[in-house]
Amino acid sequence: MRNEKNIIYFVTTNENKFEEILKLFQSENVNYNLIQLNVEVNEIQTNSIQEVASFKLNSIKGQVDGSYFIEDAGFFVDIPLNGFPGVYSSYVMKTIGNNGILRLIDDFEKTSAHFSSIIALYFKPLDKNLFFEGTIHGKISKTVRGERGFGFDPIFIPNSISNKTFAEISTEEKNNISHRGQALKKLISFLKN
Ligand code: ITT
Repeated sequence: MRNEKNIIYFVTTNENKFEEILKLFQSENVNYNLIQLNVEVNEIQTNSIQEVASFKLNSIKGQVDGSYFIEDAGFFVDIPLNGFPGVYSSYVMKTIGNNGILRLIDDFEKTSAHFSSIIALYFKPLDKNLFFEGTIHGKISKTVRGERGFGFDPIFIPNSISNKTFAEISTEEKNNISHRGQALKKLISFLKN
């Protein structure tokens, strides 16, 4: 039918990620309806989120009729934890959480951290897998601060916003600069062209 929007599926169990992505999708007037889908996904443990994303995407093949994407994110404390928790972010959030991270780095004055995001898309019209990435650098807050966002947001201060954690800014502000926002803008620009 003319003017009917295409459908694209976002396979995720994480409501917060879906909300962030939906907001940006809507504000960018993409000609696709975004639908959250929760299907059986296999994960592997490697030290690259790119590999995790690629494996995850392939494990969905045959379960979804149409184009779909997944997003894999990681939180890396570069100084002083040499990138930990990285691919273990989900597990570390569930076990020691933000307070646990703060205790691990308690003795260190200087910190540096980043979030990375990979969106892995299966694009049906081309029968192809495509990848879009984003990274944001910052540091770790001394205390847990802010009520917004999710996961490690209350302890991450992006370099581009002085002294506010991701949990102290709006979703729009986070989307403007975040790892996920950057990856998503690349996906959106692909879908628009
Ligand atoms: P999926 O079903 O989409 O895989 P997930 O929660 O397992 O959802 P990820 O593997 O991508 O998501 O992310 C691992 C963890 O990293 C996640 O559970 C959060 O604790 C944290 N994380 C990811 N993105 C974040 C963000 O933007 N802000 C704060 N923490 C984030």
